[in-house]
Amino acid sequence: MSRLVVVSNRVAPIDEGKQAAGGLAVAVLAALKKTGGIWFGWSGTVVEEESQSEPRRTDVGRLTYATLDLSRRDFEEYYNGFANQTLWPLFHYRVGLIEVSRRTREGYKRVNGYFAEKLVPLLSPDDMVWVHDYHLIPFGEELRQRGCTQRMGFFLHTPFPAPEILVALPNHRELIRELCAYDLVGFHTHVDLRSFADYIRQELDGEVEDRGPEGGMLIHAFGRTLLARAFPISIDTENLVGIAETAMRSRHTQRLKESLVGRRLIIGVDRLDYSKGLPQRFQAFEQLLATYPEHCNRVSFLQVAPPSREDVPEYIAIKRELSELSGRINGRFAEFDWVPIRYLNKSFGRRVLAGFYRTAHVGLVTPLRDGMNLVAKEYVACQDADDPGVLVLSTFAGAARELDSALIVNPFDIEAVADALQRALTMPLPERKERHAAMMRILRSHDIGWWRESYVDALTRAPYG
Ligand code: ADQ
Repeated sequence: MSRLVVVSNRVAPIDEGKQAAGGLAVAVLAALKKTGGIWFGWSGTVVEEESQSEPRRTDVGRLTYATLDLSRRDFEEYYNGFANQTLWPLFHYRVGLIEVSRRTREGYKRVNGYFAEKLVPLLSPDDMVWVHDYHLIPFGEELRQRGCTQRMGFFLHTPFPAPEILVALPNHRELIRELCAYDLVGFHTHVDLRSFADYIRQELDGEVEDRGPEGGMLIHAFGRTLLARAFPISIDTENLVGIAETAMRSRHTQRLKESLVGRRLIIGVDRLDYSKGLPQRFQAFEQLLATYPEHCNRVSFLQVAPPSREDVPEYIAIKRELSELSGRINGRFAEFDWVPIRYLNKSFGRRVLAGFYRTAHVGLVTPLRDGMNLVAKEYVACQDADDPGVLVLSTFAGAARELDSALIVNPFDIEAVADALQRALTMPLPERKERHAAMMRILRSHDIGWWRESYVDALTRAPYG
């Protein structure tokens, strides 16, 4: 089997003991261990000087981690700039938030070129290169321009927007040409795949051959042929079920249970990001208390939201907004012995989170747009099958395509989300069990191992032209 070379903006911590890292890191590591290979990307370190260094290499068994630092200018233009202030809002349908600047687009291209330059000497002719996420769309073309002929795949972890949204980006055609340099392009859902195919047809007059639901679509554009297909990312289901069972005995979970003194719990867990719909979620909980006052002093809402991308102005603004909103709602409803919203800006380990999920009667996952949303899947996997909680899930999360036995909501409709919370809190046990069992069947047959294997298998079959 060919060696796998994974390229992502950030490389997971090398110390596996510390792997609180998410599903992606676990999946990528499992794939790399199977075939041996390289994990290449940014070290996470920003250095003040401009000079380009050689990758730092660490070998762990058959696996090599190769990381590069970013200069301050590269970090500002590539990471904070084009990736997180242009592509991220654009791909999440927030056209009003996009920053358009030739300087950051240049910086994005420059860093992709620099990364490609440094990877080329590490590649062997038979390697397969698997590139992750919106930071690195031009990476494959940069490799090809340097003479690389290896099989190359790309996986997008965000949504792919409808063409009408994408064309708000100046030079959108160039970005899609860069994407078409890969042999395989993977998306989370058929909705994303269809948006991509629509763009190819409408904007490029390209040709699309639909090979059916599991076969993906063959794309003919820019003189190349590639396969585009949906590969819904997932979680390590069995492993998480096991962790959640034992997590109930952990000190943190016990403390959480004791603090509730018999009250019910609604939980939300998200990176602090404007795509996650947190202000609307807080307002929906407020609406629940206002419309169904029987829940006052009987239900608590725990929102865990560690800050991310703190150098980007929109993230500073959302953090402030949420502090104010939680303060106002708590001021309105709190009693001397009950605080309605417990809002925490910090992270927890996987085991602690698993215990929290299992303790919660409702998992509230209401992004305004999300590629997949692994928290929704984790919440379901952590439930006690004999007395499961209820998932309330945004229709705009990729996960809603598979987890259609959740209570599906429109996160913009605050009154409807409040009603769904009411329904979740009063749902009879047989219905809860039935919905949970249906979702677990999907999470068991389509776990993270399935995702990794089906992607790598499709890449092995490249080229498609
Ligand atoms: P994210 O936007 O980060 O991921 P998500 O899919 O929910 O969103 O993954 C977050 C991961 O981080 C989960 O595994 C979760 O348990 C963990 N996490 C979140 N908050 C945490 C906390 N406070 N403490 C500890 N762990 C926490 C991007 C895309 C998603 C896509 C994933 C994977 O935006 O749409 O599902 O990549 O492709």
